[in-house]
Amino acid sequence: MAIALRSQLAPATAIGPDAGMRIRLREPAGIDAGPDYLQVQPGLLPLVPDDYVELWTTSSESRMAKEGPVHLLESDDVLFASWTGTDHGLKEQTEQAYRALLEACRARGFTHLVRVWNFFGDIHAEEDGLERYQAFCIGRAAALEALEIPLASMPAATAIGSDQRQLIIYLIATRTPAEPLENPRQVSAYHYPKRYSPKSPTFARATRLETRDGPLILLSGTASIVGHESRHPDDVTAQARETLANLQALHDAAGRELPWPSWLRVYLRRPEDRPKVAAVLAEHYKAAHPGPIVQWVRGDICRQELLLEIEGVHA
Ligand code: 3EB
Repeated sequence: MAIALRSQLAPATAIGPDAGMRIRLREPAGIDAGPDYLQVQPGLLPLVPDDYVELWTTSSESRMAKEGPVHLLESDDVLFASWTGTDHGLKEQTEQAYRALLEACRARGFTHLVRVWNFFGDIHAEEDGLERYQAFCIGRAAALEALEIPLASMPAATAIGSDQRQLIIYLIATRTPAEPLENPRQVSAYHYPKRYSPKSPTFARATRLETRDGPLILLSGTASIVGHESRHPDDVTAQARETLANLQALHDAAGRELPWPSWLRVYLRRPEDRPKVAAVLAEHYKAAHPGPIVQWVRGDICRQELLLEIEGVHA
């Protein structure tokens, strides 16, 4: 069943009358909710001054609701939800946040998670003898297990270390299932060996939704990982090429008839790496007209050696 959902990365002047979720990189981090929009400010820093807004719009009427730290924007086909709060005691916070989000989605009949974004500070610091990313993975897995979400139905996801001490999670849920996609070049994250995290990361490499405008592919954060191992630890150019090879493999798996990605967000650990990564992107997408719109963001990728991660959308 085709749903009404559109995704754009566009100048803020493109914000139209359609209801939906907007992601804007501006201070302060947090939520700005109106009667028919949910604006999430994830507390990330753009690396190039831009006025892009990530727009997720639906055509039907929407209703806003707030349940403590959870904001919900419900339309006929799509539910947008966010959770914001402190990122101290990350394992417990993450578990509670996911439980609250998933219960709010279920209560409204939106039982299928299609895309989730997660941001919190100090991703490599230690907490309870674990790296905070691992604590996050344990909390998330505990909630997904408690709500009996099978590994074969995981959402696409992003998890990035921000420069703020806040946990910000936002998601898209639907009434009918999306199709999770895995990458033939990569071990599924939920089957990573335990050395990366005592509880493996619970996400799919992408999800495919059938919308009224055609297929929509939501790409998870993708990095220089082949099999389950990080590649090219000290070489940002080689990491960028490997990441694009991963995105290409995912594109081929999703269907070659699909268009090039319409937008991408590049998270960089080191702002000074941007020219090198931009050169690799320009080469890779030189045949695409128009090429993807790209937003550059400062962020820490979950493994110390990874220097960049790319997410985006094929529409
Ligand atoms: C990777 O492929 C890189 O824990 O939700 C990418 C996207 C990554 C999502 C997550 C982690 C997550 O393992 C890291």
